[in-house]
Amino acid sequence: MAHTTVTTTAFTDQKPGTSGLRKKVTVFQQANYLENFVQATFNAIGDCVGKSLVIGGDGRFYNQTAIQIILKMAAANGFSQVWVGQNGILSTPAASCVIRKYQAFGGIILSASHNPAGQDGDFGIKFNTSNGGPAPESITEAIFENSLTIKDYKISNDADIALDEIGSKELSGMTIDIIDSVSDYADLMETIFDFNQIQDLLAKDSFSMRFDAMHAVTGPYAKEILENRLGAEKGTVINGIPLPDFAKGHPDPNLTYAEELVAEMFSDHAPVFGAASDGDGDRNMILGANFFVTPSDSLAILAANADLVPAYKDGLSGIARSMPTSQAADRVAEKLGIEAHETPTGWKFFGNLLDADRATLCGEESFGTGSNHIREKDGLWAVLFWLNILAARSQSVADIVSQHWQTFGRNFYTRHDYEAIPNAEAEQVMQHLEDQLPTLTGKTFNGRTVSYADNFSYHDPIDNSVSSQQGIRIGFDGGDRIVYRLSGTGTEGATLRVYIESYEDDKAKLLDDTQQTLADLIELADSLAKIVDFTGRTTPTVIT
Ligand code: G16
Repeated sequence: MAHTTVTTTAFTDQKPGTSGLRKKVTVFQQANYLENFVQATFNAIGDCVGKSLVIGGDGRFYNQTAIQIILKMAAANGFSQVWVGQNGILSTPAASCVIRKYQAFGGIILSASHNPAGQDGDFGIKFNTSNGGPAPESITEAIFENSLTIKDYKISNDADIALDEIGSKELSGMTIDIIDSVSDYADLMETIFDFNQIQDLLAKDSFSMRFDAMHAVTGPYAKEILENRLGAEKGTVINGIPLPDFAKGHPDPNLTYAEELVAEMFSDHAPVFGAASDGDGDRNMILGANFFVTPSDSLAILAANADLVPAYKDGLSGIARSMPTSQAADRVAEKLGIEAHETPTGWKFFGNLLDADRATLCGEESFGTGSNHIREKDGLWAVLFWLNILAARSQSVADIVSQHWQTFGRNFYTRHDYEAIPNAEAEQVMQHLEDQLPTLTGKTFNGRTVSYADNFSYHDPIDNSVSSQQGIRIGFDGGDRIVYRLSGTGTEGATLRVYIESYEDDKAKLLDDTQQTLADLIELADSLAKIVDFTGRTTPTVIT
């Protein structure tokens, strides 16, 4: 097999963030930028000879160009087999599913998730291991180390491979199987949920549903599963054709960016159930008619109703949530008598718990929920889980949520994001908070006494690794919390995230407005961090 070894110079900015390397497309288009990162990944893996990979992405601009480069580099580095989604498309959960199904050594997923796409948008790349999940920190650190010292990379001299036809091909001695992007994933969903029961629900005149694929990768998956296999009315899936620029949208399924769906769900002709997914299909937003379910509540409600779903009817081993996610799920775990885990932000931290069967369901406030069926969060899986619950309980989304609050109490919760602030200003905010940590415990603010103040460290119970500096937590007597951290997924300046939570079990107050209920904690969060002073920002960019 003919390949070339190309001399290159290291870049210093290839440290993977919360979920792989995310940068502007124009950064990836620099000579050798992508190649360096891919070679650094292969170097971190060690001997690639004879190993196998899954490759696919969310279809955004630069996806196919990157895949051609990665295929040639994989061949030159000795990989023997690669599975690629047709036209280079695989949603992140589908990639995880395929890695596990074909027992691949790992996978390379090309996505910048919910970040805007197109020539001026973002691109991203991450490596997943053989369990189908994002590489743990030990591997991402090794990739970064390699990226700093890289001197050359290997690439095949062969021509590009056509990615549009399903079937087997060969590139420099490496077998490439172009696979249907949708079918393996859709088949897996059928083994988890009660498709007959969901079919009956979707056939009812009294039921209606809208799913917004936001012009991103989930469209073909949602159409196949919801409309073709489950019989939902044609047109249930909107914005279902994936476009390289996501129609210039921002495919982040939240109340701000999923505008079209939100307008319909909060109108007088709202469908009974609404949902959206993000750029690469791993996030989800759940809505009822005129009703929004927070991701934290969604995790708790899925857990409390898991016995209604065939795959989980025999019980859950545990529930894991990321640290900033509300503590609602912990209350369910306590009632079920199962383990509750608190991990740092980043799906990679759930992998060990899932592999060791210490958790069955996982979730994050950032619109991510998933289970042990794969090792990524999974947007459509969450939608099907909700449909399965709605079918089994014959109640509205709002009724299911309020009954949950009646039983467990409500963790009022909000996240305030300050996007694209200059890095230095964001660091000042975090440093100012860090400086206060030793003196906060025992102090009282507006009648709330601080019971702990720290920068979260996670001790992984399976491999004993320690991840520190994972976000500043200020906890109050009674369970109220303020959490601050800087996002690890942005590509422009820094994004400061402030997470605010307060528990309420007074039944008369359960339906109160979130922002009003949390108003004094929000004010305290702003003043403790001196957000206005350091950043000049008086209001958040996004509130979820
Ligand atoms: C990624 C990670 C998630 C994380 C989210 C937000 O999601 O996989 O675990 O919660 O980013 O991270 P941050 O708060 O650091 O921006 P995705 O959907 O962007 O791949």
